[in-house]
Parts: sequence; C-alpha cells; structure tokens
Amino acid sequence: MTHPLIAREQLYGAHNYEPLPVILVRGEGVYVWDDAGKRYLDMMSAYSAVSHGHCHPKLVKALQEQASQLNIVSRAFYTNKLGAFLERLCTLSGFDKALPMNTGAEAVETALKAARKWAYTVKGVPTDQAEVIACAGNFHGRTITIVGMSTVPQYKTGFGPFPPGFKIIPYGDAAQLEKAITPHTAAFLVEPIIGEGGIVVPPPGYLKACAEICKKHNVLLICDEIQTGLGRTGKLFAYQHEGIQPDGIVVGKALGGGLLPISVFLSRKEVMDVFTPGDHGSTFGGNPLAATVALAALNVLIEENLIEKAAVQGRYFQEQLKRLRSPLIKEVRGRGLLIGIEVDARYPARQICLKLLQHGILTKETHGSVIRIAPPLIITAEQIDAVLQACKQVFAEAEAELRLR
Ligand code: IF1
Repeated sequence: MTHPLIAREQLYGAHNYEPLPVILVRGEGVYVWDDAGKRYLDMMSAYSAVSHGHCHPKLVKALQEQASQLNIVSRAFYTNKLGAFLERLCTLSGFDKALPMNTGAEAVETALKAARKWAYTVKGVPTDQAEVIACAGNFHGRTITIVGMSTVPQYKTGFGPFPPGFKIIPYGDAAQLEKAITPHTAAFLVEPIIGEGGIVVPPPGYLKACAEICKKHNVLLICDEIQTGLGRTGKLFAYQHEGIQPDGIVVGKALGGGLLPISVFLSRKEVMDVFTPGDHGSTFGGNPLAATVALAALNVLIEENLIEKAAVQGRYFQEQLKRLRSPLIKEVRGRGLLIGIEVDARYPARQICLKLLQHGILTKETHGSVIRIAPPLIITAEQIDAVLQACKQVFAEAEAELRLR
C-alpha cells in the first residue's frame, strides 16, 4: 500500500525523480525528520545547498524580517538590499562584478552569454563563431544549451537538437585543453571537482595548468563552483586549492542558505562590462529577499568559521571512512565535506543507501556506484561518528549478504 502523501505526489507530479521511500517534514541543523517522527542525519544537504544546516535560525530570522518588508520589485528599480549583498560577495571572492540570478543553470547560462559576447566584442572572434570548451562527465545544469554539453546520454536523449559552439575534452588532462583551443575559443568551463560525475578530484596542478593555458591563449577560465563553492571543500572556493584566480565563477546552491534559490555569475570588470542594459536578466534575479538571505548566509559562513570546519571535519570524516576497510568500498575520495564512497559493482550503491536509511542516515548514490557524503558544514565529530557507525554496520550487512564475511 503506497503512502497517501507519496501516492498524491506521484499522481500529480511528473515522474522526473525516483525518490527514496521517505517523507520529510522537518529539518534542523544536520537533522531531518520524516512523517513518522524518525530522525535522520542528512548527508545530502540537498546536493550542497544546505551547507549552513536546515533552518539556520539567523537565516530564517533574516528571511522573516525581510519578507515582511519588501520581496519582489524586479530590477526596474533599485533596492536598499542588493548592493550590500553584491559588495560583500565581490569583496569576499576578489571579483570585480556580480550578476545575480536564481538557479545554478541560469548563472551558467549567464556565464556562457558573457563569454560569447566577450569573444565577439573584446577578443575579436567572428560573430557566431565562438566556442566554449567543457569536460566529459560535467554537470552544469539542465537547460537545453547546458545538456548539449553533457556526456551523460540520459541528460540529452530526447531533448535535441542542441546549440552548436561547444567542444568536450577529457577531465583532468590539461594537454587536451591546449589541443582543443582555437582562435575562436571564448572560454573553458570546468568544475574544480566533478560532483555529479562521481566526486572526481582532478590531479594536483590540473587547474593551475589550465589557468596558464587559458591565459596564454586569451581564453576565459570559468569555474563552476555551484556545488564546490562556499566552503564545501574546505576553502571558500575549490579553485583556491590551486592558488589560481579564474576570469569568472558561477555560484549557487548554498548561497541561498538552504532557504531559497539565488545564484550569481562573478567576473573581472572587462568581462562583465560586455552586458549593457536590456541584454540579460530575470524576473527574480537580485530580488531583495534573496539578496538579504544570501548576505546573511555569507555572514554566517564567515562568523561560524564554516570553511575551516569543513576542512577539519572533512579530513577526519575521510580518514575514518578509509579505515572501514570493507571489501565493498573501492575508494573514498573528495575534498573537505564533499566526499564520495565508491562501492564495488558487486553491490548496488542504491541498496547501501536504502540500508543507511534504515540506520537513520539520509544520502543518495550518484552515477550508480558512488555514495555522496556531503553533510551540512556545521556537522560535529560526534555526528560524524554516528554516521561512521551506521556505515560500519551497513557494509557488514552487505558483506554478509554476499558471504564475504
Ligand atoms: C538535479 C546533479 C548535483 C551542479 C553544478 C550547476 C548545477 C548543478 C556543479 C545547476 C546542480 C543539482 C541539480 C539536481 C541534482 C544536483 C546534482 F546530480 F544533478 F548533478 F548536485 F550533483 N553546476 N546540481 O551540481 O544548478 O540549476 O540545479 O540550481 O538536476 O537533479 P541548478
């Protein structure tokens, strides 16, 4: 018998997801509760959008206060909230300018439009000949342009035709980037760590080599920090692990403090200045409610030292996961609190996730064999130990089923 709440969601909703069999009703910090009152430790953080923890009191307060003041006015007018948010973000990130949007995909589309217009008006690429290079295994969003860059058949099948002007190269090999660049190349769009593609950390020095190649060929380096940004990997932005300064980055997810969508394209002035009034925008982009919450989220990130916490707790989490030594764990990888457990093909990762659910741990597999471990950055060592204990039990059960014990 299907639970009525699930049946109703299935009856009226498109079947574009296959959720785990749990109905969430409340969240607080690292915890969420289901409709039966069972408590879970959240290792998904809504794909890194809830880095601050669920319903962070300071962020809820900021939302409530602004919501009773002013919310949506469009960018036809100034507001008393947008400038303060943009200044804080530019000061923290070291970029000159920011263009606020709502979802990650919209920020990526903004970056692509900026790169193309920069190619035509600054670099001198002939009109409509600009090329953007992206990596195999990328995930930058779900619009038709963006899935046109994807190498995952399911994201593309049935949605063609796709816009031209994109080249795909292998991830992690800077020489392939140099080979793919032509005089028409506008930009190289890359995730500092591939999230959806299975938490893939590139070889040390990869991003630095790419930055040098882009500079040499006057190609914009744009880093997609939508999942890796805002402390998730133990630095404010993941590109900082390589000591580089991209020409632009896209940020989203946790920027909204786990409360509402806000994203942004950040870049040098020369790039952002290609936009003139009327070129680009969106109804909700830069609204005062989202700007207020995002400013509060940036302040909490710094005041609660969440970046350093992600570095310290991430190191501890990874070390302890590696000590589980289960024959079913092929690899534990990642950076900070963006961790993936690669499970041996002998046992479906989704089955591990279902067992973890029974043990009060909420997570999901990505790419069939990798279990995502990406908790809110506020997680404590004690909570990590509880997750480790559950993992230990679950892998032991799985091994026993396969008679590996
Ligand atoms: C889904 C994936 C994660 C992203 C990066 C841009 C975007 C995302 C690096 C677009 C969004 C989300 C989308 C969500 C599941 C989730 C996801 F599995 F799809 F790939 F996190 F790994 N760049 N990722 O990770 O941002 O438009 O969604 O705000 O579509 O199912 P968005």
